[in-house]
Amino acid sequence: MTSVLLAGCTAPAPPPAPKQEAKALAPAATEYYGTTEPLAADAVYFVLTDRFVNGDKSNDFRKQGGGAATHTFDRPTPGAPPGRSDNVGYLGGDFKGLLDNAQYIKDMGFGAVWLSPIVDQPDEAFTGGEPVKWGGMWTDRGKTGYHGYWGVNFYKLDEHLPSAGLDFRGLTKGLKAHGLKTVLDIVLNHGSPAFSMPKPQPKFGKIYDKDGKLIADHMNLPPDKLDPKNPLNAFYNTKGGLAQLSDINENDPRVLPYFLGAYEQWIEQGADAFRIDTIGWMPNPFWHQFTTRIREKHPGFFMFGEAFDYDANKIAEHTWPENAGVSVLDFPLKERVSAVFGKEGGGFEKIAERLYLTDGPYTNPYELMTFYDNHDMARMDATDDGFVDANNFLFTARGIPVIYYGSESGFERGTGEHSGNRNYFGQAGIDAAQKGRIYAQLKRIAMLRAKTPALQRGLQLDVEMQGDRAAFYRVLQQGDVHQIVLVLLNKGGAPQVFEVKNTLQAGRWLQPLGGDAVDVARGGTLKATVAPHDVAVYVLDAPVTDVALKSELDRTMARARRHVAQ
Ligand SMILES: [Ca+2]
Ligand SMILES: [Ca+2]
Ligand SMILES: [Ca+2]
Repeated sequence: MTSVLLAGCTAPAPPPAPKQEAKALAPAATEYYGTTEPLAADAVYFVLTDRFVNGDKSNDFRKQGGGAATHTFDRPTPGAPPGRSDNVGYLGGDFKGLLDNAQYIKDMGFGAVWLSPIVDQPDEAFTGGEPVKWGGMWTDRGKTGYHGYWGVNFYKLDEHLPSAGLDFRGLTKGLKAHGLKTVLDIVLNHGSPAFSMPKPQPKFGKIYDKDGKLIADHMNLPPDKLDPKNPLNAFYNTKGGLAQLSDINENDPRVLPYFLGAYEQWIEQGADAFRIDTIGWMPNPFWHQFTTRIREKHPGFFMFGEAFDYDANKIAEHTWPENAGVSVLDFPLKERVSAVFGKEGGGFEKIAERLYLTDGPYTNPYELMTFYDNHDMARMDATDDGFVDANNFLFTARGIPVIYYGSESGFERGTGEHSGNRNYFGQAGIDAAQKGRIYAQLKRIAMLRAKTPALQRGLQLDVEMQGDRAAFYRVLQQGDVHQIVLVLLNKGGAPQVFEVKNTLQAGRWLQPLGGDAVDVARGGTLKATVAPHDVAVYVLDAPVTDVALKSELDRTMARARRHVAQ
């Protein structure tokens, strides 16, 4: 090496001669793909476990927490109008209820379940902060840790979740037996609410280690009154964070090992992927260390972060390998998806500009988690047709779809936190959902995605995205797989005629959703009428040979990802 460098100082070295053996090799087939991530095959069903199904009443702890101000079970949010409800107590949902309905989730076309955090929460309702009230947001007085985001021991299951013979390991094993992966929701940014209580409450603001030893205590003090010299205080930041939550001090050397140990324990018990809560509230170098260490033991472990922001240029930084290097929930797309398919309306062109199919800010837009609502925002306010249209889009376009429990029936549509968006779904909700049109159409398109690799991982090439109409290709050509899919979406109330001609490859196109195969001649046209609020999908299982299509795909492939992983 040294001699080469020295030679370079005096005179430019001649370019190396082309290697003869490389010339003799046949050129590799052009690859077209969006992502090679295995989890992209699995659409995700998100449950807030406490609100899904109560499968075991013996773990409800209905007497827990004592009196009116602090009991934990069934705490209706005050101020609800007649016939409406919201609740900030536990309602009984558990691992048993989830596992009892694993086949329901699998049969809908999903390949993974994301469940809310599983770790131990305080055993009382919170008495500090501002009171929760109907229609409000971001207030916590009267609220319990039913949602799981108020951890006090990250090594220990909350007592409301397991049943005799069914711990987390049993749950993940059971889900796997139904063909479902487990996405665990993890928090590192904060523990439980920690100050402003009239008098100190057990567990609030405290963190315990694997052996149950107290390692952090906020002592009901505001953040700026914490003593950094006291090890129990030093686990927390003195600047504070969200509401009254105890904000973890990422600079304390005990913090990273504590959380690595905890979350590796849950991987060891069967977690297949992580959803990372509040990723934007901790610094990039901390996340880089965390995800690097996780992947040292578990290469390729899939993670996606929650950065609640509609600006792609802000949230994309979490996808860069020099930072967390994870996928993120696609909030910028969500903003447009829920607007376009919801009551606000709008055309597909509003969605197209948030797909970032070329020259975008994300490491890889094909690995983003796509959705239209979740537990932290109002559920999508749409008609049944709007939900059908939204699902037809999410399950055919780029990204990994995430559906919030209940959306298969438009459950509590339009409601926000403290107006019902986290209400109890239950066995009754599940039984009723299966009789509805949203469910039937979701199942149809999700099952198609589940068996069509190009819809999971294929490169997307838009043909048309305007008004009620969308037409795009998904193309996967890699190794032995070669599949060209043409998707035609109509979200309007009248039939739409599509004529696709340019970039259309000759061959026999099959219609897996029903309808006859179509033989397209070289230079031919594919003409299709798509019914109102419906989708048509054509599949050609062949390598790309059409010159115009190939040229468009080459251009798209070259610009699809910010960094190409090796
Ligand atoms: Ca229960
Ligand atoms: Ca607890
Ligand atoms: Ca923080």
